[in-house]
Amino acid sequence: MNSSIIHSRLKPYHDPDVDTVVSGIMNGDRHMLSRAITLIESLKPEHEKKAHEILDRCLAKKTSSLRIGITGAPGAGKSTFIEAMGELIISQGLTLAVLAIDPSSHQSKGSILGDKARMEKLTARKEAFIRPTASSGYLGGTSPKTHEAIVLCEAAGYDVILVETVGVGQSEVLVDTMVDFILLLMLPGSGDELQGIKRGIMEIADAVAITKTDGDQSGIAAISRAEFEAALRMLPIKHPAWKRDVFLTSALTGKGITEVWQNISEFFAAMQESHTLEKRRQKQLKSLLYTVLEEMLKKEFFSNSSVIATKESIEQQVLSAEISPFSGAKTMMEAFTRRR
Ligand SMILES: Nc1nc2c(ncn2[C@@H]2O[C@H](COP(=O)(O)OP(=O)(O)OP(=O)(O)O)[C@@H](O)[C@H]2O)c(=O)[nH]1
Ligand SMILES: [Mg+2]
Repeated sequence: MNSSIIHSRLKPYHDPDVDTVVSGIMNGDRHMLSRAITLIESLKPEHEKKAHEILDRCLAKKTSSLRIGITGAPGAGKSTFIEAMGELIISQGLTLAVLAIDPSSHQSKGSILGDKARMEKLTARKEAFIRPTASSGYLGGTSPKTHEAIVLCEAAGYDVILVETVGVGQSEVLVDTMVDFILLLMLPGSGDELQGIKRGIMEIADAVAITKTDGDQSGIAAISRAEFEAALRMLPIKHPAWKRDVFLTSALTGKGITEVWQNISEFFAAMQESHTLEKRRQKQLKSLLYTVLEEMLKKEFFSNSSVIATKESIEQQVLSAEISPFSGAKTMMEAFTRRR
């Protein structure tokens, strides 16, 4: 065996440096894009620093991709829908990144693979980049890190970015700060859910697609459509230049997929015409800035040694009604600021 082979076999494994990762991403190297997303998801401080350097460099590359959120209850058919619409998007000569956020991944490690299997055809396409992402404990799986993954995908030049997220309420507000358009997927016959938690999700939806309207579901689907249309009319307007529609779809037969994509394309045209897209993105960035800042403050607060030292006794005093929650919080805040 020649010595250079031995040398290269023994060479320690090095993580690529920031320059290599950034130029890799910008040259469409999926492996580098994947590694960068892994870095931003990492909780290790040394990874965080590197991830932020990569992100800031990627931000400098201005691109304009269409950012679309696909949300709906577990099993509503999101992944299958993305697979069907993804094929259509690619057939129009566009490239596509899918960030599939898997809220159950911390319970069953197998479901990440499951999602890739559900988007089997797309996964095999060179025009598509599919990235299942762990939820890291966030409701619905969306976290501020999803935005960072979007930025990286944009730098890699993807025309369309789809974010799959489970609609459970609170997470929608966050996804609404990251994407331009939200498509809500609902199962036929789920109109009664409109009374409860789903209302919040309806408010941020830009269109509703009723899924799986194939086979014997078509009768129920027509009723659901009327119910959703009525519900949408009752909600406050999200964009003055946009009217929300309800579509009957089936990822199995392809029904309604073209119409939904057409609707999404019309949305972007309307937003561009009314110059609202850029304004909305600015607002989103501002809101994300403060979301991240609040999170940092919280983390700093609760890991502060003076706070930890006083926490239990203050909690007890509040529980035994010796002091009010207000003065308890104030005392803890004083313990926090005193240290500085
Ligand atoms: N009949 C029919 N079944 C469908 C359709 N779309 C999806 N399904 C089935 O519904 C089940 C759930 O589909 P998924 O696409 O995995 O749903 P999901 O919303 O991504 O699910 P989670 O990611 O687990 O929340 C699968 O068994 C699919 O085969 C459809 O258009 N028609
Ligand atoms: Mg899915």
